[in-house]
Amino acid sequence: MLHRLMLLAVLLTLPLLALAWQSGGVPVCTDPSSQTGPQIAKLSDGFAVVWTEHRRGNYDIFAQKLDGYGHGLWQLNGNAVCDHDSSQQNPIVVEGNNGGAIFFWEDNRSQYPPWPYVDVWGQRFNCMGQDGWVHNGREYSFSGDASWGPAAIPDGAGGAFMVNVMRQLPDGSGLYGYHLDSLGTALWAGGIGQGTFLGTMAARVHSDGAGGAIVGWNENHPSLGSCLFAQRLTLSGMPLWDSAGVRLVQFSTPQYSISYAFVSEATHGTIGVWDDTLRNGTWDTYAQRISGNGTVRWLVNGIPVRVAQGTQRNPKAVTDGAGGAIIMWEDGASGLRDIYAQRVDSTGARLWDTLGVPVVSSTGDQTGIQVVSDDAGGVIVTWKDNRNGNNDIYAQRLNPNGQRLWDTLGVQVCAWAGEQTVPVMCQDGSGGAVIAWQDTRNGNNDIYAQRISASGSGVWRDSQGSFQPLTSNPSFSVVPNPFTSFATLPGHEFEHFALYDISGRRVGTYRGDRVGANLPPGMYFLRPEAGSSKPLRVVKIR
Ligand SMILES: [Ca+2]
Ligand SMILES: [Ca+2]
Ligand SMILES: [Ca+2]
Repeated sequence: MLHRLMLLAVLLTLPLLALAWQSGGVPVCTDPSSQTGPQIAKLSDGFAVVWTEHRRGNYDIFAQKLDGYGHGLWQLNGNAVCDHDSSQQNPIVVEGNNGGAIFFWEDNRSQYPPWPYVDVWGQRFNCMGQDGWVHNGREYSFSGDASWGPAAIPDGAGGAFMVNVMRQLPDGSGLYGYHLDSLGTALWAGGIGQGTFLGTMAARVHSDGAGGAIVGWNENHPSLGSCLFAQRLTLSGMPLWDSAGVRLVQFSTPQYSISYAFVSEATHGTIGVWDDTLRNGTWDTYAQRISGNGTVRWLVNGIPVRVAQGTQRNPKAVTDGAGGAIIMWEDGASGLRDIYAQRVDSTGARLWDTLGVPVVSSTGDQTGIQVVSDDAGGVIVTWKDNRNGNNDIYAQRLNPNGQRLWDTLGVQVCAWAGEQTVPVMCQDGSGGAVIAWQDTRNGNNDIYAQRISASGSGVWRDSQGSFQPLTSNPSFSVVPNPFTSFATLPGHEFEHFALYDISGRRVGTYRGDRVGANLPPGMYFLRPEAGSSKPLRVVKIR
């Protein structure tokens, strides 16, 4: 009992320590070359961050996997997803199976003349960051034509459903989809909503919550003009709605750079939100709902979420779990960019203040919104913020009533010197979120990350720069690794080592001749009982 009380006392002091510590997050990649455009995905046992990389003198794709503590599990500064001598850029990442990750990017190595276009390529890494498909990736393009702008969801079986935009002769473009298995082989590939259109842009895809996909695209159609479309598909490419797609909105003039987002739910279909211009003379935020069977549910061409002076732009949304959505946008009504939010129910009624509620209305510009559900009917939002004279990363959480749950001005995810930009975010599986961003604190573009708890605390500590990804101390080797029954540490058979699971829970202490005996399969950290407190190795039990 006394021990429990002491432990409780220690735990109670932790939040105070956390408040006193101004963490800048943990480094994901600090190579002196330039790292840009991060993307992030939650994996079964950690988080994958991918970015565009220039350390080898041309653009490549690198990635790192972080555990629940922010420790890098792969090589220091990341593993090469693709370092072919051609140019790779704009990567995305989705969860693979067994702690692995699947990546897609744009790659110009094929360069089909006469157009210097790119194609979409992909790769899977296993949990240890090793190539799962062909080294440097597989190409996903029909008949050797150009493709770009990949978006993807995991298929739940170790593969992915990916959509991209492909050039169509003579000078149009169409939306194409691929269901890839865990080896990257196409189980299905084909066109989606194919018509005779002038141009398809901006592919999106979400799970429909029932084993299929909801895809979205912006299309400049020869007779309909510029429209936003959505389609629900099985992963075998069978359309479940009107074969031409369902229109969310038909714009009165061609639109080439519409910012839009979707949420989706199994029983309620999808809600799309977009920048709408020319209807009222300025940019406004509109939304439309399509039911699960493909029926347009709200006003033709959508309902106004926020119509006001100035620009309302770049909306993002999450499902509210009840058939509605929480929608956020950059609001320029004050002259500067602030962030506002509104919740709409399944009928399209606005549930919060008619004008929307301010998420942050600090001085400076708040832009670059990213949102995830807090899985409690509310939302976590992160953004780029220049209130302090240079760009920083902030975050906030709203409850289902639109009330701010964290510091009124938002919590500082990273407010260090230099430019922190391009925040990206995923859920952390515990009601919080993991945020990664581009960071110039070291004088060149790097990638950093931070985990924010459900209560708004920065969880990961960089120990003022002493953070080290797992060391590769050559005096400790784990043989074999991965293993099935137990592993040994040659030369350290009689020392004691602790193993921690991926959530940081200590699961046992082992002698170096019998590490991990009787533990269930999974990823673990190995740490000496004496001496260095840093984790030494990831061990994998099969
Ligand atoms: Ca390259
Ligand atoms: Ca800064
Ligand atoms: Ca760098």
